[in-house]
Amino acid sequence: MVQSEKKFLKALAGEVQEIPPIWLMRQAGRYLPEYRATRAEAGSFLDLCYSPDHAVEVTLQPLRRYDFDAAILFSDILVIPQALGQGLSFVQGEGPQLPPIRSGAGLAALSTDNLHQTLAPVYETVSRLSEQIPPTTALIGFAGAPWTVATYMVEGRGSKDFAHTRRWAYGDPQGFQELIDLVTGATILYLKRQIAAGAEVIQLFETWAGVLDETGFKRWCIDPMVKITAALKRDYPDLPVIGFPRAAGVRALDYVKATGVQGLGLDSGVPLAWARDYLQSEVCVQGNLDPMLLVSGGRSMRTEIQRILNHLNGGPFIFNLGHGITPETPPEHVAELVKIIRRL
Ligand code: 1CP
Repeated sequence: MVQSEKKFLKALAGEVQEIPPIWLMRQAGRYLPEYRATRAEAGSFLDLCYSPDHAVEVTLQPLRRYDFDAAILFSDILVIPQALGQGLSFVQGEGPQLPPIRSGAGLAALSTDNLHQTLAPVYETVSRLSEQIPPTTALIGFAGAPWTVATYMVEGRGSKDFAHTRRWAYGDPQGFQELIDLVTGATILYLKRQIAAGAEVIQLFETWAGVLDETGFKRWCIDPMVKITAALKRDYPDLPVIGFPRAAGVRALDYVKATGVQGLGLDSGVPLAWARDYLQSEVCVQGNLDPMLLVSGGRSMRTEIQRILNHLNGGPFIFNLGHGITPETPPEHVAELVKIIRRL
């Protein structure tokens, strides 16, 4: 099948479609019993990310159930710090842990020397997926955006206020720039290899865009993303990029104009009429059902799905959640969502 026959790629090319393409952020994950089984077989979460056999299997699982219009490579945004030489572990029930880097001195131990060697299994996963996914399904490669990845490198774990990272970024912007530049360069190398291996679209997850002030957002979210989109465009001029600057609010418009992304992920807080009137003339929008509505299901879920369609399906649009699917989501609610979108 030629690329343009994939609904997902058509939407990113600006086409308006009667039935929009659909996929869900974190569509492979703990809400699926078959994921939990494969994960147990793989051992740890990182074993799962670095085992192409298992990573391919969990990527394909949600496609078998729901025939989504896109598959997303199974990996994690934190493989970049690990490939730069920072230790990484996932502690059961507590999430990621890294030895925190809080100043320029901590950067000396990091480099891109072993990047491709460490990430080779991820490239192998992409390559196998590009041969195994159905012909109507698009393959998404991804990375964390530099600011979001840097928050984990500096805090050493998930955080609520990102105090260490913001203090470093605001207090010593030149020093912090070295960390951002290192991550930006590594991300470009990583994404180019994913594309060479068969990724058809790239999504950059800027999960923690919302914690920066206006100046910080420009410098640490927009500017690195401009570098990434420019570098990808140089080698792959037609490859669509989706940015997801979560909780960026009205700054999403500056982000789209500066970076030239083809797709923009909307979090659940984005007002739909504003997205339609101000964003959709610039970019294909993707979103934004609250993942908790997919957990609760029922009439409130159906009403909100319809409201999203009413507002956004008159322009280029990809149906998705406003953030990742949560482990307590009943799989049958996902089936109902897909049926509603496809009017089955
Ligand atoms: O099995 C498990 O228990 C691990 C849970 C899990 C999964 C399924 C983690 C740990 N990562 C992933 C996979 C993953 N992560 C994917 C691919 C799967 C898919 O989409 O189907 C992607 C795209 C990510 C991206 C990711 N990881 C983000 C950005 C998107 C988002 O949800 O905001 C972030 C912030 C991470 C970090 C991370 N990895 C895992 C956890 C629990 C976290 C969050 C840590 C925290 O801040 O508390």
